[in-house]
Amino acid sequence: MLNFVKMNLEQIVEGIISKNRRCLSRAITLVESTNIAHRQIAAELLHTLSQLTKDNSSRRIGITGPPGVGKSSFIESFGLFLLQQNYSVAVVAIDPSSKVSHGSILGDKIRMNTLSVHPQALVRPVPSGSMLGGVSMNTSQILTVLEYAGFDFILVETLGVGQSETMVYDVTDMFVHLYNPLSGDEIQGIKRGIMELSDLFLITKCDGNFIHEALLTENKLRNALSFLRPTYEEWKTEIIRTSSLESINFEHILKTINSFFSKNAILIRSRERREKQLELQSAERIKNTLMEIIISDECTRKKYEKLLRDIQYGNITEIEAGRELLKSFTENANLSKDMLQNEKA
Ligand SMILES: Nc1nc2c(ncn2[C@@H]2O[C@H](COP(=O)(O)OP(=O)(O)O)[C@@H](O)[C@H]2O)c(=O)[nH]1
Ligand SMILES: [Mg+2]
Repeated sequence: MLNFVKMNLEQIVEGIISKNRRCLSRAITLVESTNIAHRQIAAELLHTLSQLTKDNSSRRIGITGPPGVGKSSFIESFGLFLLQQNYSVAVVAIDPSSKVSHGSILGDKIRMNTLSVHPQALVRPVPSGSMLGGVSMNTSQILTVLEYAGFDFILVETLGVGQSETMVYDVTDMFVHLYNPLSGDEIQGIKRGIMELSDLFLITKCDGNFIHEALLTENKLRNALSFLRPTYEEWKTEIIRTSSLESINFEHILKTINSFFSKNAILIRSRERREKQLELQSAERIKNTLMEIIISDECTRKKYEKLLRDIQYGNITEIEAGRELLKSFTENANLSKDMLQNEKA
């Protein structure tokens, strides 16, 4: 990272645009970083990038579904298919192995061995720890970097559980939901919210012994879908049976995805949604920064700690505490300004 910091911005930007893997990988590490100095450079980098024109042709796709449904296998197999069609592919996979949680996904490693070494592809694991910890804005910035690099497809694999779902939904344009061929009986129990967000359903593992079950699951899914309100009136959610082992229906899936991305009205709305989300996140960051500045003053920090206790004991309301804090800060800040002026004199 230190070497990277020494590189000048132009070199980094050039590396990104020419899809230099080493450079991209470092740029991503930079925007992921929580270190203040790195964040500053990351901000400059993103600003420099924003001065360039990008053709907005990257298709950002979220791949969701429960652990074990075959998300990583699908991305590996479909990703290779896309490469064969001369598309470039980037994958951001939320890597559960980097966080100890949710029993069922422990030890699950990202399985994209062929894709990850392909010269036209970039596979980037993002630790789930940072995703769930609320640093999700960084993921959006990672996607922005990949977009400037001009990847045709940016596939984002969710964890399949918890908050990572909606977070990925917020930073992608299309949401693809994977179902197990044996999940027919569970469809009723699947969270309606996530189903409603999905733009395409895929039934995985339609090979070998699962073909019959897959048909039953498809019928149940079709039935459940008929009760859901469509997200966009321009789009009818499709259900496609597939197999990553045998690359089943990949042409059909690609055609469906391309048809989704040809609908400008949908893209405009999804990008508006994304901007709104980014605004909320920026507001959150500004709030945090303000708070950091305020309590960086020693005296005010002590006051803050006391106020927190006072709130606990019901001695003061949060609104009053906020005012007290600001008062303490302005007084002390004025004090240090006076001191500075005295020093000059
Ligand atoms: N038969 C069959 N098995 C598959 C297929 N796709 C994935 N699997 C298996 O399902 C398991 C979970 O796959 P994985 O891609 O890691 O699922 P993820 O947790 O959703 O990312 C693995 O043992 C895979 O080998 C498929 O198309 N056919
Ligand atoms: Mg996986």
